[in-house]
Order: sequence, then structure tokens, then C-alpha cells
Amino acid sequence: MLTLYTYFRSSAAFRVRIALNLKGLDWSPEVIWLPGGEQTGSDYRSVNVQGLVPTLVDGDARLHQSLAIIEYLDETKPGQKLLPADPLDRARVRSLSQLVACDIHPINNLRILNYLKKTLGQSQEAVDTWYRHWCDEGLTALEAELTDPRTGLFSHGDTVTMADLCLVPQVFNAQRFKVDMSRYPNVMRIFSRCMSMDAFSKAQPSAQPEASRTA
Ligand SMILES: N[C@@H](CCC(=O)N[C@@H](CS)C(=O)NCC(=O)O)C(=O)O
Repeated sequence: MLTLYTYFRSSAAFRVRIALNLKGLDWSPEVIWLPGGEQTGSDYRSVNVQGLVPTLVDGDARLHQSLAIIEYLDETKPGQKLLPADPLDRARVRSLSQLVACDIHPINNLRILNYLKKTLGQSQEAVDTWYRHWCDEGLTALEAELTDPRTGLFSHGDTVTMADLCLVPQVFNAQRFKVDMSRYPNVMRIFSRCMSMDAFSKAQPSAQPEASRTA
């Protein structure tokens, strides 16, 4: 049995939840309540020194960083492959994944938005403007990348890859911050297709047991 330290709204944990579901693996959630700051407490820091979710526990192994976890699952567990075998195809999937996971998500993460607001004294309006600016810049680039002929029904080709595991949570996040998604038709076409699949819909924030918890 695998254990995933997760939080329903965490995009990075969402990526891993989709991977676990796609591979048909049994896993149990260990919820880290981010709004309460549980991620920065000493208990969780002893699990993950960065104080970030997700962490995956597989037997004696403890893994951090969502993309590293997804690649580990892909290399060690049976089920559908999330990265293609061909080096050029793999590189494109990693590149699309990192566009989201390294260049959009980290600068719009909870701790960044909290720092802007609470430490630097920015207004909620300024924080929202920051979020939408960097999200739009990243999604504009992703949309352009997805006009490449190597994009098919999904971000790369006609089967799900790690790139889709990054795209879908980012769309949820953008919608939460009211980004105008009509500018990104390819992103939204792939998003809709993914969300019609059980592995994605069961991993979404509202389907997590802690989604109804209030504090
Ligand atoms: N690069 C990391 C990012 C992890 C991350 O930023 N997790 C967020 C949730 S999506 C978090 O734990 N945030 C807590 C905070 O900002 O205080 C990964 O891909 O796993």
C-alpha cells in the first residue's frame, strides 16, 4: 500500500493522484491541512524538509517532488506508461510538464501569494493580478506549444502522458483564480478530454474526502 501526503487543492499532489489512479494502484491519503500551516510544522518537516506536499511513501522509500514521484511510479509500477520510450518524445513530454510545474506553478504557490500579501503588505487585488499575469504568460506559451503537430488528442500524441497530469491541475488552479480560459482552446480541449476519464475525475479536488472539511 502506498501513502500519499496530499491536500485536495494542491496541484502538485493532484498530479500524483492522477498517476496513481491511471496505474490502478492502491493508495491511502494522509492529509496535510495547508490553510492551517500543517506543512510547516515539525511533524511534517520530518517527512518533507521543504514543507511541501506531495510526499509519497512506498514501503521504506519516501519520495518528494511530484514529477520525480510520477517518473518513479512510471519506472517501477505496472500499468499504462506516462512517459514515451523515444528520447525526443520523452523530452517533449518533460518540457511541457516543466513549463507548468517549474515556470507557472512555483511562482503562484500558496507560500508565494501569502508572502506577497502578509509579508510585503500587498492587497488581495495586487496578489490576484500577480497570479493572473504569470498564469496567463505560462498558459499562452503552453497554448502555442500545443499547436505543434506532435500534439494529438492529448498534450503529446493520442495517449495520456505526464504533460496532461500537469496541465489539468493547472487549469483547475487558473479557474479558481478566474483566469479567462477562452484564450486557451487547445489547453481546454485536452482538459475536457482528460476530465472525462475516471482517473482524472476521481483525483480532482472536490472528489477528495477532505474537500468538505472547513477548518
Ligand atoms: N515542486 C514541488 C511543488 C510542491 C508544492 O509547491 N506544493 C504546494 C501545494 S501545490 C505546497 O505544499 N504548498 C504549501 C505552501 O505553499 O505553504 C512538486 O512538484 O512537488
